[in-house]
Amino acid sequence: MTPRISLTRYLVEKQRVDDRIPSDLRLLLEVVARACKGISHAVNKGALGDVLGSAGTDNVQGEVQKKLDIIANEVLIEANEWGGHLAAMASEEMEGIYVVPNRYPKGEYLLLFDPLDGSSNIDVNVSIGTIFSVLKKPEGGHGVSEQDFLQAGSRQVAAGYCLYGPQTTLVLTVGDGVAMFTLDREQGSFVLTAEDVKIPEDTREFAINMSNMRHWDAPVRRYIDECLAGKDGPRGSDFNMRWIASMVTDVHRILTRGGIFLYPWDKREPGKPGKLRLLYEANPMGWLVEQAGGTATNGRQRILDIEPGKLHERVSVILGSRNEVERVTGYHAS
Ligand code: AHM
Ligand code: MG
Repeated sequence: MTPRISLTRYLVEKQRVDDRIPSDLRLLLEVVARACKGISHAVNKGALGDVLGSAGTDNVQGEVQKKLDIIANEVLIEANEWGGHLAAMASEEMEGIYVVPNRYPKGEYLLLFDPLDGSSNIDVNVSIGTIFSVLKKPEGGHGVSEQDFLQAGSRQVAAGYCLYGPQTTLVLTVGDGVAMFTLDREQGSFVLTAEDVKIPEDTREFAINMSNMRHWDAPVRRYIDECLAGKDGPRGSDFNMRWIASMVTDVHRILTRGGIFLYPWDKREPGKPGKLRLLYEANPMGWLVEQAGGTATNGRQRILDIEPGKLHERVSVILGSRNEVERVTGYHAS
């Protein structure tokens, strides 16, 4: 029988054999995984755990917070603040950064997260997730500031997400491919269930919120029109569509069977570059997709090359199967 490889063993071997991750980063990833187990438990309880519904507050982006948004944020902070591996954290649900309190030792890493992605799905029992990204605090300087978080996605040292669906799945990269771990609830541990994940270069499946069609820019409109024209159109092939409205779930499908995901800039609020957040959503997902052989752009530029100007910066996102993402990106250039 092939031995089961737990997340702990996977990370220890990464540290020992490949020397890919230092022990502090290993600890950090284990703690994030433990926090995700806690969030998964709360998600599973649903109405029985009184975790559904609105919290009656708005976050910094003016979005109504759900109880689970706040619970997940607190779980991640409480799990990570005392271990000595972090200098500070930033979250979609907090206005400013959270500096590790002085009563705890401080480390050299910065943790960024969207604690509960796909919030509109919480109350309807549809898959949701946690997205995370890890950066190293730049050397020099005293203390830690928001500026330290404003690093391009290409400087991430680890990234991943945990999907709370029919199974709870943790997906991770430390820069040498993508691995997936399934939560074994009886054992209480994440077990390696897929390694070296690869996204097919071609796809006939797209994901976009079609209700925004009238607001799209010409290149996105052209791409989707061509897909919709099917066999008789310029692509000569029928396309399928999926839209879960939780990025974690849409990206998980793409990592599993290919596809293209678009949340583009649109004319509803022309001054806003897009809906999704660069630091908590686009960067970690962009890196995972690239590590699996896919591509991630904002239509004009590689997501991971964007130099962030502010913590809650938004961005247009096109990611997934390489040939389709390159096609839409090419339409933007012409
Ligand atoms: P959230 O982080 O507040 O949940 O918002 C992000 C989510 C993504 O997961 C998803 O792709 C998108 O918003 C769906 O948006 P829409 O409801 O406009 O289709
Ligand atoms: Mg989100």
